[in-house]
Amino acid sequence: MKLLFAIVNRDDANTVVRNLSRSGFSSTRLATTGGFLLASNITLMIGVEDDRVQQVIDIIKKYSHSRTQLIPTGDLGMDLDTATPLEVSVGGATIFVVDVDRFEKV
Ligand code: 2BA
Repeated sequence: MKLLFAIVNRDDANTVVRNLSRSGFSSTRLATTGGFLLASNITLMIGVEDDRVQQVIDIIKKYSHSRTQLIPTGDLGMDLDTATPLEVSVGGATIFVVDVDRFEKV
C-alpha cells in the first residue's frame, strides 16, 4: 500500500476530491500553506493499493491546473532593486508517494 500526499491548488481541490471519490478513492484534505508564496493550498492524503497509484495520479493530473502568479518581490523579502513583480508558475500538483508499513481501521 502507498500513501500519496498531493499538494493542489485550493481552487482545484473540490474537483479533484469529487473525481477521486467517484472512482472509489478516499482522501483526507488538509489546509496547508506554501512555504514560498505563503498562499493557501490543499494537501490531500490518499491511501491506495500499489496497483492503483497511477490511476490516482492521472485523476489529480487531469483536474489540477497550472497557474501563473505575479508577486511583488518585496513580499518575498528579497533585496531586489526593482519594482518589477516576479512571475511564478504554480502547479498543477506536487505529489509524494510513500510506502505504508501497516494500515488498519479499528
Ligand atoms: P510554494 O512553496 O508557495 O511555491 C509556489 C511556487 O513558487 C512553486 O510552484 C514554484 O513554482 C515556485 N517556487 C517555490 N519555491 C521556490 C524557490 N525557492 N525559488 C523560486 N521559485 C520557487 P510548485 O512547484 O507548483 O509548488 C506548489 C506548492 O507545492 C508549493 O507552494 C509548496 O506548498 C508545495 N511544494 C512544491 N514542491 C515541494 C517540495 N519539494 N516539498 C514540499 N512541498 C512542495
